Amino acid sequence: MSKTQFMTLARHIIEGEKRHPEATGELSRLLSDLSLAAKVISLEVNKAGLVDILGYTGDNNVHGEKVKKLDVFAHNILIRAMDHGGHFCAMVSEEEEEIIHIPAKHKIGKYVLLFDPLDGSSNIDVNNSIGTIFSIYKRITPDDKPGTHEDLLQKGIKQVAAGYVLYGSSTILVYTTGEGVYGFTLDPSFGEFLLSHDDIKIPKKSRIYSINEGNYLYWHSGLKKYIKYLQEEDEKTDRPYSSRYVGSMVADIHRNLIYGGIFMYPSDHRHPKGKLRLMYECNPMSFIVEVAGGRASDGEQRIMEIQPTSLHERTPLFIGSEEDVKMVEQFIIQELVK
Ligand code: P6P
Repeated sequence: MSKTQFMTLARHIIEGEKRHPEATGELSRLLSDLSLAAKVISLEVNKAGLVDILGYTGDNNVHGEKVKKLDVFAHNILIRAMDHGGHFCAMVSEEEEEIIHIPAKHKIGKYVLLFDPLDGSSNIDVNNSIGTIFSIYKRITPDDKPGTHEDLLQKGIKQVAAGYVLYGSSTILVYTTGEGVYGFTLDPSFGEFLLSHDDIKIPKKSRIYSINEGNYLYWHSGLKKYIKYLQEEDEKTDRPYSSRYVGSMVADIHRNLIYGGIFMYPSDHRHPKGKLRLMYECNPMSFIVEVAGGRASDGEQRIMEIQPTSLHERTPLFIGSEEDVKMVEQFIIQELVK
């Protein structure tokens, strides 16, 4: 990674605006507001072990999963940070079944925000990395009215911005608006995100694969054959690959984005649509990885071409280094055509 000059996130966004005179600065302001929420969540995540914020609230989220207090905290912080800036006409969170509307007292904006406030939350209590994921679209229904499902259920190719915040050994915010992928590491001493990863490009081929092998019995045959292929010894094709799996999507995909690698959460005999959510997990991560030169599909079609039909729908996901994703698609399709 090239040595970067002292560039804050705010300044980087403004520099980006200068390249687009038609830009209104709206997207820049909302990205800055998002980074403020990220700083607050990061502070709480980093001291979670010290205050009584660990453990379950005893409530369940919309998917019947036990909600940890930090999930709820992150959800609330993002709503409070983003609902009054005049940027959005609607929001969607993994933690809420329905559309989150902008309070009547606030100005309605021209974007929609979909987010997973704290992905990988089962890792909170064991100090593994967790993350926030966000996806932004321009509304398509007339301005100044509350946003609708039509504004939210757009294909991933329509995203205007996407990003994630990884709360790990350090806190890094990675985002794209379609031209380059940029990483900013939080300097907690003065609370600024500084450019640390300038124009990230994912290696075209890797030696790392990430998947929960505990589900092997339930995988479809094409995937079983692919994983066995990766485990064979062949120097010419850098096999066997190494297996790396944190169980936190943001951590796994971020590592693969920097080092190269393929992350897989497939459909299987128990989960026909896989586990991960299309709108606020797979689409934003796919936007980032594709802009960085990688590939993201459901095994047959590009993730960002999927026409969504519901806010919380799931999709199988194969994402990462382009050649590796193409390879697994071949194994899957070969089995389908048999
Ligand atoms: P499994 C975390 O709960 C999550 O949603 C993703 O962050 C992660 O990639 C996946 O689930 C892990 O699921 O079934 O392997 O534990």
